[in-house]
Amino acid sequence: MGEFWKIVSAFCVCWYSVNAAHVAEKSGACFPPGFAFGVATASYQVEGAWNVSGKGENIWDRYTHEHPERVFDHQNGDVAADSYHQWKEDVGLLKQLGVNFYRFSISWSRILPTGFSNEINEEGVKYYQDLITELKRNHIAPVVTMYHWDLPQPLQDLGGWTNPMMADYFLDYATVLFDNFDGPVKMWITFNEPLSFCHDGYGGDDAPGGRSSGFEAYLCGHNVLRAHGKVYTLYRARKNGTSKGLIGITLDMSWIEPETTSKEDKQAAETARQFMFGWFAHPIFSAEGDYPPIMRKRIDAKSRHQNFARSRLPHLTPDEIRNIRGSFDFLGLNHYTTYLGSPADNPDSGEPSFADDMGVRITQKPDWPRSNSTWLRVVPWGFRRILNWIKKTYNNPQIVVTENGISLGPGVHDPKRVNYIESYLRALLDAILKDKCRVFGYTYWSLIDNFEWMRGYSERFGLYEVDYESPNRTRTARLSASYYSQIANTRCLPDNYVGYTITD
Ligand code: PNW
Repeated sequence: MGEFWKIVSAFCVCWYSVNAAHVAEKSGACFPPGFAFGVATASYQVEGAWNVSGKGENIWDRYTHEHPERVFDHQNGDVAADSYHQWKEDVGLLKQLGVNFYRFSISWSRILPTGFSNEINEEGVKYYQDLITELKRNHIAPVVTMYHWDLPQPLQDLGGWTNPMMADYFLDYATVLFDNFDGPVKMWITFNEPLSFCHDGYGGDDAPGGRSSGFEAYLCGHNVLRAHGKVYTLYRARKNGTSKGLIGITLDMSWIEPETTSKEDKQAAETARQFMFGWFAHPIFSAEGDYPPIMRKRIDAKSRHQNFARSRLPHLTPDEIRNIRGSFDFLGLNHYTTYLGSPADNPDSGEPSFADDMGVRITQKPDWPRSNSTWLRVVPWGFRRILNWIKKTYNNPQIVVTENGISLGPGVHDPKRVNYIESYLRALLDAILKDKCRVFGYTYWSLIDNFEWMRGYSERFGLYEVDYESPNRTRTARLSASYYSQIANTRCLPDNYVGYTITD
């Protein structure tokens, strides 16, 4: 376990050894020595400064400006939590929490205003350099997401992720990132949640506002996989084959529980897991590589049935399959909630779509405790199940939980959040200690309240509350911040914290 983070925190072995010593003294619900705790944010959701210091326009700038009516209360990320100016304050919060790492994303159009690498915005580079230096000075490891949904608009004008050339443009961008930050940054995440941004961006409500989950979403996924494989290969080549840092991808996955114990429901739940997670995980993490067989089978059959001359799910070439297979040092997992799966009511209805191809009805139990997000219900046991399913399906890969959290309303007294964190961490501990899942770190989403995409600022995930009325977006610690800080500092779950039970 220790080896994993030794690489990432090579510049600072201090937290690693101190905490390992601490754990040895404690008993009870404790994480293994070397297990790391962090928090996360993403550029568009916190930075603001959308058009200053040379930053170019990205798809979320364009989308929220052109379609304000689609976003909660016409809100946008123009200012957000103003982290572009408040970054020192943010590092102060991280210090206060005592976390081992900070996962943040780099805004592509802040580094490359047009998306292309012919023009580098030095002010943008300096912003992240300063942030990284300050993190290091405080012994906090930077974990960098290269792409958290904010594609430069000029690249979207060329078709965005549906354009095969995007894989090469992403490779060029990654080259600039490695040239500037490789060294101090020892842990890279190529993409955050391709399922979300391909499905919801090209087939749903998110930017850029595509409406064809049965075509564009698959093209997006295809090019993202190709891009990921290329960047992994580049990183390894740059390192001359010696692994000095770690690189992986972050996939989002809810647990899908069969609605009943029937064979049909079990099969439907597994199909949903393969469509939602296997779409990206099978090509990268399985021994065979390529898309999951069930996805290939269902989409090919549907496409034939719909009279298309070829499948709507494109084919990876043998070279691409080889290049993508095994392209990871770790799996980043974003997990929040659980769903129930059963066969869809009316298969073969309507337009080609991801949902129609999958053919699974996804629901949640009304009595599962709710958050402030319609999709997020509190089901901690699902966390342990998804970790075990990944272990079994993909040969027990090394995992870092790169996001987990809950949205609530405003206010700093947030016992529901404390309870969420506690219950999910208990499930995680069981997965690690009892089931031997290889999980090395946990990241709470999010450090601070931020722009929650189409839900604007109405859903708050932060350990720190952000006052959007104040000019410098004052941050105030919530109860959950002190709770999480206690865990990060002791590596153990406190015996008696608030003992609050979640009710609706
Ligand atoms: C993540 N789901 O998205 C994103 O990475 C963050 O940017 C976002 O703020 C956070 O979760 C909270 O929403 C998800 O439906 C969106 O299961 C939806 C789901 C999971 C993650």
